[in-house]
Amino acid sequence: MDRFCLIAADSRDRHNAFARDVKAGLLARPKHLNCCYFYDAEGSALFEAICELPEYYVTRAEREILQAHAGAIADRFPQGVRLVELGSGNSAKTRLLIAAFLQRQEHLQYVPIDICRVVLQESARELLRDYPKLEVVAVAAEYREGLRHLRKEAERPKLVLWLGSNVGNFDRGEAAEFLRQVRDTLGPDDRLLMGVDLRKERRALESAYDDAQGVTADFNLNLLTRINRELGGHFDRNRFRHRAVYNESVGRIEMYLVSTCAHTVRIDALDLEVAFAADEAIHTENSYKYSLAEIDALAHAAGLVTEAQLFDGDRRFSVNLLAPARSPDALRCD
Ligand code: AVI
Repeated sequence: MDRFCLIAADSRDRHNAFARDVKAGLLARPKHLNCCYFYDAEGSALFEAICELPEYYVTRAEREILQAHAGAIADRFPQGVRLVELGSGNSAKTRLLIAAFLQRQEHLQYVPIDICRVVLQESARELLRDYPKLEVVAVAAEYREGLRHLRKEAERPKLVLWLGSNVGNFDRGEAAEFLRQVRDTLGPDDRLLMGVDLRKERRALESAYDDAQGVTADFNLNLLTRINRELGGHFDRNRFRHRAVYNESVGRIEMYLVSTCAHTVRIDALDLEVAFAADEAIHTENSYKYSLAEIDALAHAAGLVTEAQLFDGDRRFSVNLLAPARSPDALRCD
């Protein structure tokens, strides 16, 4: 039996979208670039390195929660459940869940959805080697495209994973709207398991996003290297510095690439000259942090109800098991 299948979006469409978004973002005031473009092969490798940094507590805290509760989570599901993961990356933490489900059922279908095809292929190869009863249907696409592969399958319940506080890279309104779309793919027995980073003191947050070894700075600057390689850009990385700041009133880390001097950068494929003033910034990422009330409000806005909420020992991070709320129509029928 062939246990691996890869579904990939058209790479020309993705290249055109990158070109269009870079042009629009660098012509905008203030300048911005979408954080989904961090994840080329180099950016994905740098993100994996971030996950191991002493300052980046996010991955360790979530792993601690999954280590403690993967078995109990798997116990809630009937035989034959399949796992679908949005933004799977290298699937490292997901292994805890895969192992727990495979202790309870003979076979498991796992559908990782990620924007980076190389990472999907490499992690699928390792998963298939380590779990002979696993089948992997990998989808190389961004989230919204990936949602199309999340259709309701009445006879096979699913658990959708959205881990790593990936929700934090959406604005709060966009997060609710996206989760509503996820909810629309859930049948009554399906569930969503969502990792959400919690609001905390500024110092811990700012050092998590501006580490001593400069890995996060490299991750941020790699966006310029990607524009150089894929769009014929002439960015000099030495003329930009990484900046991460916690905007407490809105509860988000903001990342920027700040030009250290006034200069102009040409991007050949866009036939564009971009002028930078000294200290002018390109806004490259937001990472929203949530209070428990904000998680509740988000679930409610998306038509989801919380069945379980789990925390690490230091209560830095939460893993939330969410079910589709019964619709008003369904309630009326009762
Ligand atoms: C992928 N995402 C949830 C990470 C975060 O924490 O927002 C991306 C990241 N950016 C800098 N460090 C990690």
